[in-house]
Amino acid sequence: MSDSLYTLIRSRIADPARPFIETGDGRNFSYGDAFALAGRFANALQAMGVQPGDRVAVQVDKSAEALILYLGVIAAGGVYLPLNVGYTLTELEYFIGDAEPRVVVCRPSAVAALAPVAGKLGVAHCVTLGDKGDGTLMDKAAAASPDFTAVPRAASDLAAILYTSGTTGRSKGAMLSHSNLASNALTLVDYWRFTKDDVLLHALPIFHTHGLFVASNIVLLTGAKMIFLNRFDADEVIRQLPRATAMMGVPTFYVRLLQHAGLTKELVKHIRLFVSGSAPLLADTHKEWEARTGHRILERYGMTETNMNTSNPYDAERIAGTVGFPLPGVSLRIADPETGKPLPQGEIGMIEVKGPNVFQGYWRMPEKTAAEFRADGFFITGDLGKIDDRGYVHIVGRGKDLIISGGYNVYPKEIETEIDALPGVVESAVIGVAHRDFGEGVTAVVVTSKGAALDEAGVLKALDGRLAKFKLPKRVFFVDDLPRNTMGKVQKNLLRDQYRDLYKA
Ligand code: MLC
Ligand code: AMP
Repeated sequence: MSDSLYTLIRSRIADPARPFIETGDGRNFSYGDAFALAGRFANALQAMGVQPGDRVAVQVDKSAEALILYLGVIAAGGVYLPLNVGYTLTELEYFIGDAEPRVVVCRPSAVAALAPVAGKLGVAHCVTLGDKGDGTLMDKAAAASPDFTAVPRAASDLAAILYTSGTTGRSKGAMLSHSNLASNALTLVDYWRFTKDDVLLHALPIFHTHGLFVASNIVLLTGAKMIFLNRFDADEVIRQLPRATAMMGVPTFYVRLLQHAGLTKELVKHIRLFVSGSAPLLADTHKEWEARTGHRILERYGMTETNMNTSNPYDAERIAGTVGFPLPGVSLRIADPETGKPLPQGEIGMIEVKGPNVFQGYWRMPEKTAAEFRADGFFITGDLGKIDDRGYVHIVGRGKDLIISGGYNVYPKEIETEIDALPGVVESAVIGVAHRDFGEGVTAVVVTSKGAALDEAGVLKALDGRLAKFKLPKRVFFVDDLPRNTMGKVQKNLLRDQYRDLYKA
């Protein structure tokens, strides 16, 4: 018996003629089309030497073919390693060096710069995939057979590695197994009542848990259809919403749609479910959305390392400002952050989780993996929360120094390290400040040496090309000293207070 996620997906699609993806520009893929192309990709990857367990790193624009490539990789027994298209060459060099993929797939426009770097790092093949189904990988796929029998996999074999940045500034590869992904998606299918009659409006990127696993795996395991947009564009989403039954988004989607005059009850009358996650949804947004559309957004909570942990209920009350209940099969407790001792109900502490959803550890970082698990197997999320008397989980803060901007995680340490390396900089503190659009805006506070001729534009220019755009500070301020407590630790809370109204207008 194989526990391959791909085999499971295939076993659940009774009628391959059913529609799977309709792209924003009107191209259609049935399930049969997708399986045939996945088979071609799998054969092409094998021909390039991909063996079970080999990583295939992919940094490409969103397209139906890109999603089907994920299927092809896991069918071949490979480990899918998606990378944010915003990552710069400097960032990619780290990921490729760390993961040692056999194959790198990139945009046609990126290959000239990336291929030599990948080659130097020992990558056997650097091939391309464009957003119109073009590129050298597509040429190889076209020449390959569509017939492919999925390579058998055990439940704990890896299906994907997703890099997630860390407090130390060094990204860690979260290893996700076939059964991590399958079990969580099957749970969500039931919990959120997905069926083959659903049409999911998909405007998320597909290099993160939300767009790749939560949204796409649910569809793949029910035989539903997706309207697959290349990116989030409020006008386009408003145009497509009447044809959909469900949408998943980060809070910024909902904030932006609320600013659109076209959002009315009539527009969304066929929708049965709006899901929000990846960052806190303000209770005000939740309420405004209900007043405007008649729908209560269902907020859920997850992480790259754990897939989805909690969800507001489908039928019972969805409470704004909470992330609902632990999903079936997921154990969740609130513990003392220092000792790990479980705290009484109602108290605030570290959220810890255990279950089939929890990852297999960080790629080649056994010490980091060990440090983030308790002895009894609970994973320490780094999120602070409490459970109220009705059992709803509330996230009240973060024990980790993390900024979430438009659903993307930014670890201050990574940005501070880059800024501190600039000539004339003594030190810096990077903080998240409430932002009307992105939830939090990355903000840098910098101390320079006397006479240093560095200004805001100079800092931003120096960082551009070294860090992905979404990580760049929206503003940079200069101060004489950073506030410190008696232990010498920078008091970021004071800085956050000081700049609190910066992005509110
Ligand atoms: C783009 N920019 C961002 C940004 N996205 N800056 C900060 N934060 C972001 N998230 C930059 C652009 O590079 C651009 O810079 C400027 O901001 C304006 O861009 P835009 O056109 O407004 O951005 P847009 O393309 O519309 O993207 C915004 C967005 C997108 C919110 C739609 O970021 C997005 O799709 N986010 C979803 C992230 C996601 O899927 N997260 C899930 C992680 S999984 P310039 O300089 O060029 O003007 C996870 C687990 C879980 O967390 O629980 O789900
Ligand atoms: P990532 O590492 O990108 O997967 O981000 C995971 C983090 O996003 C979690 O640890 C939380 O801090 C945050 N997160 C995800 N969903 C929610 C939510 N609904 N509310 C608040 N924070 C969330």
